[in-house]
Amino acid sequence: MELPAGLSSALKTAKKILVLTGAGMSAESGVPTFRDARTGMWKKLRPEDLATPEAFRDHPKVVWDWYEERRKNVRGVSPHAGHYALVEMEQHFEHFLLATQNVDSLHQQAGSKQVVELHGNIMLSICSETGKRIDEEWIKSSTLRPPASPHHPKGLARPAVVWFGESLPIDAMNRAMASAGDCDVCFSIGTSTLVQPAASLPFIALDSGATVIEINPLPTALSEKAHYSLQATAAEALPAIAAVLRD
Ligand code: BV8
Repeated sequence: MELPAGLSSALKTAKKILVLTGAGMSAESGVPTFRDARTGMWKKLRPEDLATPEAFRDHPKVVWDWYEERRKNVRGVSPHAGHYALVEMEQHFEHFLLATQNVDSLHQQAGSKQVVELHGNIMLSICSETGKRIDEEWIKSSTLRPPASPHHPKGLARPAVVWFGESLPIDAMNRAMASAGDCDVCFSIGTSTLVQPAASLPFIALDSGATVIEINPLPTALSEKAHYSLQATAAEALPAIAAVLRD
């Protein structure tokens, strides 16, 4: 894949990198994006309606089963060449932070180290009342769906993800915000930049003078403002970018 000349030189002189990824980063591994998660028995329901504390309060089994189906999907997928290219790029820079909106652990599975999960992790469970972790053994041994919580009489087990209307993990968001305000280059990969506050990160980087590179086959609200908007997939573009750094 041919890369704009300016992009390569911006990368070669950069020291601090922020990478923001969204559902499109996992698409080529077989994880449906939020936009096209409208398949099977969920096509009638918008993810934004299911991924809320209210939906879990009113329809705990429907929401729990939706996450069980997504967990099954995540157990069956593996990282692609784009994930491994990001692992290689991480070695190349003094400061490298990967802030992901994805809850599927594919970056960590590929070997990325400096990763912050802005929206949590779908494979982990917590108590709906106390937020305390519930280990997989308890989940497996329970016949209830969702299982009751061992930490609170009224608590239920819920996925350790950030639902709409819930605040993001403060440490993860602070690290991402700090990096956005201080990076030389910010990548926005496979995200529609619609969900806040994560979507504001590339714009903060823009305002602080960073070079912003978008990778997305389709245009987004960021495309016009990004210095480089590569209309390509993550698995196509990232290996080409990693190759530039090898020269
Ligand atoms: C909060 C975990 C407040 C759960 C997720 C009005 C205006 C502004 C904001 C709001 C508003 N109303 C409400 C809000 C706030 C809301 C929000 O932003 N809503 C949106 C919908 C308008 N945000 C929140 O509620 C946040 N919390 O604000 O709390 C608060 C503050 C203080 C104190 C208390 C409370 C919480 C947001 C997090 C929600 N949880 N996930 C789960 O997974 O089940 S969000 C979830 O959806 C994902 O994590 C991800 O973030 C988002 C989906 O977006 P994308 O990742 O961008 O994916 P999408 O499918 O949209 O697009 C895919 C893109 O990839 C496309 O562009 C496509 O072209 C591209 N693509 C496809 N294939 C490829 C590709 N790119 C590259 N390669 C490919 N192969």
